[in-house]
Parts: sequence; structure tokens; C-alpha cells
Amino acid sequence: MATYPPPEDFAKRAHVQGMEACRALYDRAKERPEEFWGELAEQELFWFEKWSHVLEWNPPFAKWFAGGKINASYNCLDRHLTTPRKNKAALIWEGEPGDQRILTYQELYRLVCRFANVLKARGFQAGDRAIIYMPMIPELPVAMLACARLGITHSVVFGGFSAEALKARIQDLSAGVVITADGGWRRGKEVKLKPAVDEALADCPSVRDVIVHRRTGSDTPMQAGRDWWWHELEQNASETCPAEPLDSEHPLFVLYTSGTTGKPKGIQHATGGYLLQITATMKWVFDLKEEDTYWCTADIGWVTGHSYIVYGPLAAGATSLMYEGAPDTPQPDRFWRIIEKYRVNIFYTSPTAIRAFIRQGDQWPNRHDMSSLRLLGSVGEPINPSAWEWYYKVIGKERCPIVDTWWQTETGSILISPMPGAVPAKPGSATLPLPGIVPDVVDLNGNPVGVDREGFLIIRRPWPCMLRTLCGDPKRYEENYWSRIPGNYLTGDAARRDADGYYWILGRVDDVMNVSGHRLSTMELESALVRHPAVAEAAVVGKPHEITGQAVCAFVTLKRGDWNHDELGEDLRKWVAHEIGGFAKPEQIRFTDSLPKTRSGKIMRRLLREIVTSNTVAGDVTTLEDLGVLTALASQQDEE
Ligand code: 7RM
Repeated sequence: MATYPPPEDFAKRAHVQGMEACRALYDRAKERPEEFWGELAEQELFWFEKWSHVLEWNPPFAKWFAGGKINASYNCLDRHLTTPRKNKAALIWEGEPGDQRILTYQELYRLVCRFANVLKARGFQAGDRAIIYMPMIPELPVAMLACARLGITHSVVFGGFSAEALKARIQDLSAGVVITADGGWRRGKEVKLKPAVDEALADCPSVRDVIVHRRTGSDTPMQAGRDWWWHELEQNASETCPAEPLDSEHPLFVLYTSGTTGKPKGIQHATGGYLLQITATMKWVFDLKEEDTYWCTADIGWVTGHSYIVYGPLAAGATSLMYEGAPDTPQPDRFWRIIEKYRVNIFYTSPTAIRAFIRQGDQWPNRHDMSSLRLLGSVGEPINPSAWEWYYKVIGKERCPIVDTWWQTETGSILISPMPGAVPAKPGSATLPLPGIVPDVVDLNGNPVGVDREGFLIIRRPWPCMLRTLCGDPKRYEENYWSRIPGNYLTGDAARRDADGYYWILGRVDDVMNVSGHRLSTMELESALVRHPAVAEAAVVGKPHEITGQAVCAFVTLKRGDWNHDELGEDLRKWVAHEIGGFAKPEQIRFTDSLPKTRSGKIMRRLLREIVTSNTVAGDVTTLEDLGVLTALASQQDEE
């Protein structure tokens, strides 16, 4: 197995140089966690008031830096203004049509203060909840930071989610305000957002105000007394707004993610611990230097964008690049163009994107000067070694270390990843845990499985950036994450640890799928499908996919009737897009007379997974599959 030690010149300049330094950090954090995090919190963050205890741990509920007073917006903005960073670019933004905005820390601060004053004037304050449903434009981080400034807990809903999904999130949070835009640009077309808000709000009595930013300028009906244009409200808003000193445990944001039931989980994060660990990982993992231009290609609607476009980079005083649109618009070299144009130094993307680039051919990156790059990152799914090698050679020109970063919405920050100036990479492995993180690979009884054996990935100790609870459902939080292997955090991933202690993440062990690095729940998809009037039953499985890692494959039985399978298949795909969002559309709908079930009536997804993996049945949406036979066969072997 090839290993890739850090290039010498990279290691010489890195924040953490060499394995010895890396181990020393790790050991200290493991032996004296509170001292370790306490010192770091003093070094890295601004506190209005110091905490009384670093950690209060009443398993599974953690409080980090309790009693400490802090503000995320202050840490991302105000504290940089008295330093040479005041006129440094905080955000470099490029819209899909090619428009560009560069916001210095001072300018971003002014925009955030003005918008915070707008929220204040509309009567919103600490403890309220805001839904943010926006395209990838600078006003999205502005809205987040304005909420954070006042202590309004925000929940960003990915712009690809439908009105139905948006509604469920607004209702779950009883949000008082929705911050949105007329639309955004993707693949040369306008993706409208405001109509989805209007549709969702028919059923959301908690919402008093909708604030709409004008991005595309398209025709946007406004409801008098409820809807307000951002630019109009902002006209007379003052450019200063003090940041509220909030308790370290104050909920900074809630982000919904798919679990194993039909109802998405509201992952709730706190302020102080969250900020600390994402700031630390900017140095440990991304080796951030003052002069770097850093680009994470995620959408801010997912946790990667929260932690590594907005809060992490800005708290660390970085220049964070943000791009609105699709990677292949107008041509497949858009990303490489951006890297060349802005001389990006650190580039963080997903295996799905990398595999799509491989397919498009090396001519696209090869026509650009990307010599500014010094570090590459990957996140969202396991990266296959061949994609890793391509990324290393064709994008990094064999000069740039790659950090394969493992983490989750729940973990808030990267937990397992190489430190690029210290840890030799093995393609396909996320390598070693970061300081303060104590993972293990265990069987169902919590016993370590031993070297090179497959098992459940758990985390044995609390960490500052961990989720605090599931919004409104502490019981589900406890059961879901902490009860199966009591006292330990269950990640839901399978993994293997090799003789060097390197972690190899093998994917989900629950009914959560990973399509293009987006988490989807089989249950959520199935409940959406059975809401369709023609559908009797549905079973959804992930099918291995060359580019997206997995693709959604739905087996469907129909109610009595004379159905045209071609039309209905298309109809069902659209239905899922309406119920959840376009990105969740099944690639395949397979109609069948019956679904294979256990004697107790549980659908045997394992069998369906085998069918879609080995492709024993032609993958054509019009086939009516006879799975009755399988049921007969399988119920004999099934032990339940
Ligand atoms: C950041 C993010 C989390 C799930 C996680 C894994 C998978 C993420 C990697 C990975 C292998 C990686 N949050 N995953 N990173 N698998 N190697 N480097 O993706 O909540 O949306 O998804 O993604 O299965 O449990 S997430």
C-alpha cells in the first residue's frame, strides 16, 4: 500500500510539523483534556467573560465552557477589526453568471450590523429562531452572522429542498422569521426560492416576517404585512450593532439531517465549544496561514458550509471563497478557472465532485495554472484510492498533501483527518483522530474488534464541537447516539483500524444513504413515496453509483388500477422532488407486484440491495419485477 509522507517543504512551514509534534498534541489532549481545551479556548477565542468549568459532563449531555460569555459574530468579525485584518478580504464571492464581490472584514461587519439592526427593529431577539433559505450569495453568511450577533438561533435550509421540507423545518422550530431571496442561479437558469416559501407558509402560523433579498430581480409577489424587501428594511439601519454576550452553551444553530426515521433530526449546536474546535481544525487540518485564499466548495445549506465556509474560516481570520453555481457552468472547468483567477491555495471538495471531474477528462484542469494550490481536502464520503490518486496527480501535481476529513453534521467539526505537515497519507483512509478525539471500532457489545476488523465506529469521549441534543427531542438524542453502546457516541458508520492505527471509513450501517455526499434517509424517501395516491408500498435502497457514490433506487408496489409505468415512474420522481427536493429524486423506480418481506412483515432491504448491486434484473423503470419468488427463498434463510 502506497503511503504519501508530507512533502518536506510543506512540513517545514506547517503549524504542526512531523509525527512527534502531532503525537505530543494528541497525548496532551487525551491525558488532560480540560487543561488542553481550556488553554486553547483562551488563545483562540474572545470571551466577554471567562467560564467556570471547561466541561460539565452528565452523559450524554455536555456543557463546554459553561458560564463563559461569548458571541460567534464578534469572534468572526469585530475582533479582527483592530488588527491588520481589517481590510483583508473576508469573503471572495463569485456568482454563477460571473458577477463578483469582495467583502473585507470591515465591510462584512457593516453588512452584518445593518442586517442585525433590521432583525432587531422587527422585534427579534436572543432565543428566537430564524429559518434561512437562500442561494449561495454573501447575504447568506450575513444573515447567519446577524442572527448569531443577537443570539437568534438560525437554521439554514438548503436551497434545493422543496416547500414541503421547508415547511416541516419551520414548524419543528416554530421559527418567527424566514430570510430568503427571490432566487439564485444554477446551470444558467434561475432557481426560484420565494414561491416555495409562499407555499410552505400556508401552514406556518409562527412566522411573522419574511425578509427577501433581491438576487435575480425576477418577478416576486410580496404579501403585504408579511413580506419585506431586505434592501428597503435596511435603508435606514445603523452600521453598528453591539454583539450580545451569550452563554457559551447558547444554541448557535440547528441543522436538520436525515436519520433512520421519516422525520429529519434537528441537530443542535452550541456556541463556545463549536467555535473553538472549528477554529482549531482550520490550523490543524487546513494548516491555514494569514495569506491563504481558502475555498470550500460545499453549499452552506449543509454542515460543511456552516463550519468550513462561514464560522471556521472567519473565526480564524481567513479569506474564504464562495461560489454560487454549478461546477460545469458554463464549462466543466469552472472550478479550475476560479482557482486560477483568485490564486486559491487551499481547496476542499467532495469525492463525488472529483469523480465527475475525472469523467470529464484531464484537458479541463490542464488548461489552467493552478500552481497556487498547496493543500487539497476531501469530505462527505469515502474517497476511493483511484480518485485520490487522480486528485493528487492531476490537481495537486504531486506537490499538495490531501486531507481526507471524516466528520458529520453531529460532530460539528472534523474529527478524523491527517494533519498535513505530519501524518503520512494512505489513499482511502481518513488516517488518525485529531487531538481530543478518542474513537474506537467495536462490536455490538462495545468490545474493540481488533486490528483490521470491521466494526462500528464510536467516539468514547465528549468533544467541544459535539451536538448538544436533537431539537425538541432529547430522548431521541439519547437513544439514537448514546444508548446502543452505553456511554459512547455511535456514529452510524462502519470502520476498520489498521496496524498503524489508521481509520478506514466503510460507510453507513443504518438506513441512511449518501448520495453525492448528501445524507438521505430510506424512511424519509419511502414515506414521501407512499404519500402518492398510486403507491401502495415503497422500499428504497442505495445503488452503487460511479459518480455520486450511491444513487436512490425505489421499489414500488401500486394500488389497484391501470397504470402507465413510464409515465408513473416520471411522475413519482417529480413527486419526490416536490416532497423532499430535486437532489433526492430516485434514479430508478422499479415496479413490482410484491416486496420481499420477513415473516414478521419487515421489508428485506438487504435483498433489494443485492438486486441493485449485482443488477440481476434489468434496471429499466418499466419492468414489473416478480419479487415474490425472492420472498419465498429469503424467508427460509432469514432468522429475523
Ligand atoms: C461532513 C458531512 C456524514 C456522513 C458520515 C459518513 C460520511 C463524511 C467522510 C465520510 C468517509 C469521509 N456530514 N462521510 N466524511 N465517509 N470518509 N472523509 O458529510 O452529516 O452530511 O454526513 O458522511 O458516512 O457518517 S454529513
